[in-house]
Amino acid sequence: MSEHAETTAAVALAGAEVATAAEVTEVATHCPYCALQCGTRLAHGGGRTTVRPAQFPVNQGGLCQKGWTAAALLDTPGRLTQPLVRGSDGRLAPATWEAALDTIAGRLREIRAAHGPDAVGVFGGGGLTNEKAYQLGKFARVALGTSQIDYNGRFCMSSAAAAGIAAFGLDRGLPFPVTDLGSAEVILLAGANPAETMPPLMRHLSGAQLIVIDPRRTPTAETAALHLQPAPGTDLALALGLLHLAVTEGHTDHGYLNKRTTGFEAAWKRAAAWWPERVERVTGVPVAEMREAVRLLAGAQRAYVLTGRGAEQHSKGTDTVAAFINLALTLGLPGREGSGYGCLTGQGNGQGGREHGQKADQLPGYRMLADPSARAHVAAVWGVSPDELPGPGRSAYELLDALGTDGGPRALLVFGSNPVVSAPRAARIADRLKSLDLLVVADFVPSETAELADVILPVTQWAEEEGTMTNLEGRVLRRRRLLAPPGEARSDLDVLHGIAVRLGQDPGRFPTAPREVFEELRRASRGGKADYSGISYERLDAGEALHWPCPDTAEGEDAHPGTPRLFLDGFAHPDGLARFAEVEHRDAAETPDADFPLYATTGRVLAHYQSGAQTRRVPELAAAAPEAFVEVHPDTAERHGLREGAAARVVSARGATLARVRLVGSLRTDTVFLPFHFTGAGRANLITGAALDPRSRMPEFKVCAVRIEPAEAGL
Ligand SMILES: Nc1nc2c(c(=O)[nH]1)N[C@H]1C(S)=C(S)[C@@H](COP(=O)(O)OP(=O)(O)OC[C@H]3O[C@@H](n4cnc5c(=O)[nH]c(N)nc54)[C@H](O)[C@@H]3O)O[C@H]1N2
Ligand SMILES: Nc1nc2c(c(=O)[nH]1)N[C@H]1C(S)=C(S)[C@@H](COP(=O)(O)OP(=O)(O)OC[C@H]3O[C@@H](n4cnc5c(=O)[nH]c(N)nc54)[C@H](O)[C@@H]3O)O[C@H]1N2
Ligand code: SF4
Ligand SMILES: [Mo]
Repeated sequence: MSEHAETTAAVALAGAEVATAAEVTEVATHCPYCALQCGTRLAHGGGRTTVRPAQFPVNQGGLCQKGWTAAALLDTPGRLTQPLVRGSDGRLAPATWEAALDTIAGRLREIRAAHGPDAVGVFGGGGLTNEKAYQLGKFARVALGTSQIDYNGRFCMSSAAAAGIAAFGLDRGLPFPVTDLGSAEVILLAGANPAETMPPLMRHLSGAQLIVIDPRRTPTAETAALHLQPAPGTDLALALGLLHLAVTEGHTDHGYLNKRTTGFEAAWKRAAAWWPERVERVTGVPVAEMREAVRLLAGAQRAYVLTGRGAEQHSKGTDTVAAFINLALTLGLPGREGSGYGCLTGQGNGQGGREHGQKADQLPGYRMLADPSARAHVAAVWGVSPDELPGPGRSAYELLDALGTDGGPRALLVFGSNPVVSAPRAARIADRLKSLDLLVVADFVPSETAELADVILPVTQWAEEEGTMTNLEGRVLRRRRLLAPPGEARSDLDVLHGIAVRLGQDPGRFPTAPREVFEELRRASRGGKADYSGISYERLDAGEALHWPCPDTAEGEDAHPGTPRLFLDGFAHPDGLARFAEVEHRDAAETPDADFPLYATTGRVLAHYQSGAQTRRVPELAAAAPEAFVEVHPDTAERHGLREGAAARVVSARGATLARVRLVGSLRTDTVFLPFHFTGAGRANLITGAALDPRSRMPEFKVCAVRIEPAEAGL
């Protein structure tokens, strides 16, 4: 409880008080970036704002470089402080909030009158607080009446979510607290590089032997007991092969299979055909290494299988995760204390962002939009008739791809994403955005997407606002305000309110106080899978560790304690059993050929976050990773006439990106790697393709076919 005592002390400071230069004020809050949501203490005094790590369970006093430097985001040069509206001369010019919101509402009315409510789209983000994500979904369905809303989480963990729901009946990234990992003996990490993407998580993994599956020898793989290095896009075959070996070498947990699962036989029939030598031919992973992986994993009393984007961001990501879940189930891991399967969710509110209704097919509480009883419950909370709620809309890429086309949206409102850099086929998506009749972007920095907007709305960021976030272990956390927003920046909740009332909504229907929105979210989520009804700001501020589901079954001392560990008594399907999936390997949408002889894969570096809109503006981070680069094996580089430091063009069937060559001797010779954080001609997404997973609609960010050549003109 010690960190909570600290938290409570800081809450008193957090309330209405806002720092002045003369006094030092401090709040306990969380890092603005990733899903680990490291606990921080944010202080302001003498004109400076500083971040220090807190003794919070997930980071235990640690922070990564991004967390340490987060205060630099608050007054970054270029910070948006007043609304901007594009005039008839094509230039963005400052405007009052009244004028900006009037312009938006007026144009939305015209577009809706001419083309119907689905001509307006909304694109949200997994960085939004729970309150904002909830309000955005309600705003789209009620104030705009559109079905066309989705968000960037579709690009993130949607394949793991789809597989988790199918297997367990419920999707919570980690169904156990992060700290449980600390007592594991063996952890298999499939396509995750937490040493760079969640560095403080590594302290929970240091007691275990790690098995890392990654085409690259990452800093995470460097610490592993065993590193399997498959070709990109072949994890499904590898997981089938590991299952094959687990069964044939006698590691099946028959008691667990009988008592807790269903469907093993059908899954096994597929895996039976994936004998180790066949898997080696497809993946390039030697049979001996597969055997060793199974020996380690099956030999441990306490073992975990965890997936990251490397296994998930594929046109078969859902089946790939399902194959890893099949392996975990065969070994009897999920739903037992000290073992399990989990997905390392990525964005700051990647977990909460997928529960409150900004997803195309979803209503708050992780309810489904197509379910009549879900519609009735939520419609009653919103004070509308269930028939007024639109049905499911297009998924993120499909929504972006349809913008400005026949039958596609003609207006888009973006809250918390920068698709000009982060969406696949980025050049096409930028063209689609330019073709709109109206693009509105709410942001606190002029992102590449904001630069294309007709109206830019300056919003508050983490240290300037209150709210809640849900971290990768399903724990609900408080974001607390320390500073007054600069200039005229307003909260996203104010923006939604302002547009909604101009579209004729009752002002009381779109409150602007986060606590009030949270109270409504509690009611809307009541009885849903992600039930927050027992969670309150008061309980969180008192330092309680509340993981959903947390129903409001009782008050006071008897209040529901939340659910740090799911599935211990049964899985969330009606019969309580986990389901094996019958999955089969297939190739990526694109494999190397004569014209494009190499695999390209994409991912992250430590210093930058996502599209880089935020971190490229932090001097220390920009200095650590200043420009686009491509990792290439020295032999491959030589074959293609490239040297260390040379400018290269990486070309796919979609286009080309420019990057500086880094020779990496530990990389596969058939694979190059590019981070996706950079802008302009260095965008990795200029080459990625739009193949989608049929179930999750996740794009295939992690593999496409390319050639690489010297860029004569330089970078
Ligand atoms: N520094 C930093 N940290 C972040 C973020 C960030 O942008 N920067 N973003 C946050 C977010 S939103 C997310 S989603 C997480 C992502 O966290 P991770 O999943 O750890 O990140 P990635 O780098 O996208 O992918 C992980 C690894 O997958 C490997 N990989 C590529 N292709 C394949 C493949 O076909 N199979 C396998 N097995 N592996 C493959 C890559 O080489 C890479 O090392 O990070 C979060 N934390
Ligand atoms: N090639 C390739 N592409 C990828 C990936 C990959 O691995 N490879 N990974 C994908 C993944 S996992 C993800 S999560 C996406 C992420 O990609 P994006 O969706 O582009 O994510 P960010 O760069 O975080 O963009 C968030 C934007 O919203 C702003 N913002 C932050 N908080 C708020 C807020 O509260 N309100 C408002 N209004 N704005 C806010 C930020 O300033 C920033 O401009 O990228 C995907 N794209
Ligand atoms: S690991 Fe994630 S939450 Fe922690 S400091 Fe780094 S970016 Fe922030
Ligand atoms: Mo993500």
